[in-house]
Amino acid sequence: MTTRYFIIATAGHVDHGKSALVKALTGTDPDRLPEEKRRQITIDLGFAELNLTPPSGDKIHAGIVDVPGHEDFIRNMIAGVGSIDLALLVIAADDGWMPQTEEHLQILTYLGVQRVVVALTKSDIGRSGLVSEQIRDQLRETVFAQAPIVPTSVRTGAGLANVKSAIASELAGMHSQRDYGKPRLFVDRVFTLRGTGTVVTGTLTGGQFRRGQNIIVQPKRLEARIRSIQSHGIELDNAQPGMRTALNLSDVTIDQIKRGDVITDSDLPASSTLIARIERSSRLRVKDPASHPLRNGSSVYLHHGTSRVTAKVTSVESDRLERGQKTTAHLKLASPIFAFAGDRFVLRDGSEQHTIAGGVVLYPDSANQREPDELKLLSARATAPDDVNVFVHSEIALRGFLSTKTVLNKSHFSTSEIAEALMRLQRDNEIVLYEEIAAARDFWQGMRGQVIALIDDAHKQNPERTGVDLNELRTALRDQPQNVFDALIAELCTDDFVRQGSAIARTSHRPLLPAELRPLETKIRQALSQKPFDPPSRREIESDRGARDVLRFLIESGEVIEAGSDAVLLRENFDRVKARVAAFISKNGPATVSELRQVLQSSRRIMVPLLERLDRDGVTRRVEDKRVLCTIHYV
Ligand SMILES: Nc1nc2c(ncn2[C@@H]2O[C@H](COP(=O)(O)OP(=O)(O)OP(=O)(O)O)[C@@H](O)[C@H]2O)c(=O)[nH]1
Ligand SMILES: [Mg+2]
Repeated sequence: MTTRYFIIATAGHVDHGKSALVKALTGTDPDRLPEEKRRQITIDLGFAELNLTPPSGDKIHAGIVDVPGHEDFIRNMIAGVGSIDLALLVIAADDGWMPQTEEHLQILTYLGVQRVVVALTKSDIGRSGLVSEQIRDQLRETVFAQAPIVPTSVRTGAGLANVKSAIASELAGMHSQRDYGKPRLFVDRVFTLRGTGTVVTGTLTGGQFRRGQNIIVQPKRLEARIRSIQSHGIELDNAQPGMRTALNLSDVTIDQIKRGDVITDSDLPASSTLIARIERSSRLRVKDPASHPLRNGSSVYLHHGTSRVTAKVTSVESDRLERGQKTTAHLKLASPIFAFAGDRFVLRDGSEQHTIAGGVVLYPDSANQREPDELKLLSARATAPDDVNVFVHSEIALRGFLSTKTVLNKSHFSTSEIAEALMRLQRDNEIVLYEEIAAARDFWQGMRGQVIALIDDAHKQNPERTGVDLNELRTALRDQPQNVFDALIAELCTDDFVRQGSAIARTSHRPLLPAELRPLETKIRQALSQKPFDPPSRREIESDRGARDVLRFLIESGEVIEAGSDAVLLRENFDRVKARVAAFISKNGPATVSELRQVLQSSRRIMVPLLERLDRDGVTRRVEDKRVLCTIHYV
């Protein structure tokens, strides 16, 4: 039988008996700080564990995070309830639904918690029946409408077994947290143990960590290594999503890590601007200061994972957001956070008195303000937060193109889910995949059309040329990234286009000298034929643009040979030079430039580059100031 791992957090108003219940259920007192003992109040997070054996199914291990209820410590409360599977909502029977019961409920909702078990504590002194009805009433319009409400008392022990079985049956029907291969541990404690070094604890989500693994501390991107792993005091080789996890890290000191940091295996940069869908609870009461309109440009606190940062909110749809309303917004953060698309967060006001909104990250890496149609693309994510197709499609449509390796690196989807979505979108003709590039169909077709038009135009303008130089094309498309350009050229060459060295041409293109240049061609041929081995310099021949074009055509078509930068010969004359040089050396032995020049009735100007060309072609070889024949030669 395997064990499944879950995380539970308490929630509820101050003094309602959360910590007492955790102690009664687990035997562990979660209040561990001396100040907590003295003031009889929870200040910071406490931890315990609960092993459950539901009547059917696997064994369950639940890590419990006990949170403070006092309004001054909401910040700690939020740090405790990120990435949980179930909340144990504690409401005292003598007190009923109170302000922080309400605020905690809203926080749980904003963070996407789907299940709660309500513990109606202090049933020994309260009015369980009445309060139970009140609770049912409060939960009516929420996702927790069907939540079990279990009367308990730590004094009499009543209901404790019922709470355990209610938790067990809720968890038994749930999936364990997903492993999508992108582990993140939101650090809630950092300490040092004598002889062990730096230890961080947190709830692990999204993937696994193993002993010995190299990790990155975000958002600072510090590198470190996992020396050992524990969960609730037990040494492990591997930690899985949904586990309370303690990591002993080497290479970092405790002053380099703090609550709010994220341990991950990714060194991608953290986010400074997010695009998010923000929503304000319709439960906020009109008179409650928490319901004041959220105005454009307001400064708020954003709580994400265990971190809290100041953020400036700019709503894109309206200049103020009222209770019960939603909007897509830009959040400019005072310091970066390591967030993924799909992450939930909570917003509190600048005075830190009120929880005012919650949201989900749609796009974690927004560099600049987005256009309305781009935001519309992203808004689709808010309505389908688990649909990998929607995320992949909007990502590519938004960027135009990206490397398939980087698609949604910061998301709740695994590499294989993303790869499958890419294939599906390609099949449906929504995107183009070529080698490592994923491009939006319109973007790709647009660029393809542009390149083809440039090539066709070049063929028309210069029919005498074999093709268009890739560097020229690249310059014309300099705004496009190199890898997309390369992929596009490669794709074109699988079909109607062909590469010739550094040029590209239509496969059907045959270089042809235009009629008006033919007289020039005749002139150049004559000039090159007059003194076949001592022709005029290239500079002389290329007297104007037309002559330059003709000469290039003759060179590209192989009819003229470039011996050096300024020495050109008709191919037949070049072949004759080759034969005569070879014949002379075979007969007379190694020869100097000057001997060969005399034989051919050439000049030094031509002979030196010509022989260098023959050396390059492997016909001759220079030995001191003489030329010898290479072993394989033409005679
Ligand atoms: N009579 C009675 N008293 C209880 C019960 N549960 C808790 N208490 C008392 O209520 C007081 C507060 O309990 P805690 O468990 O500290 O409350 P809490 O919700 O953890 O409080 P914070 O963490 O500060 O928000 C303590 O004096 C407990 O002894 C119960 O079932 N019956
Ligand atoms: Mg407590």
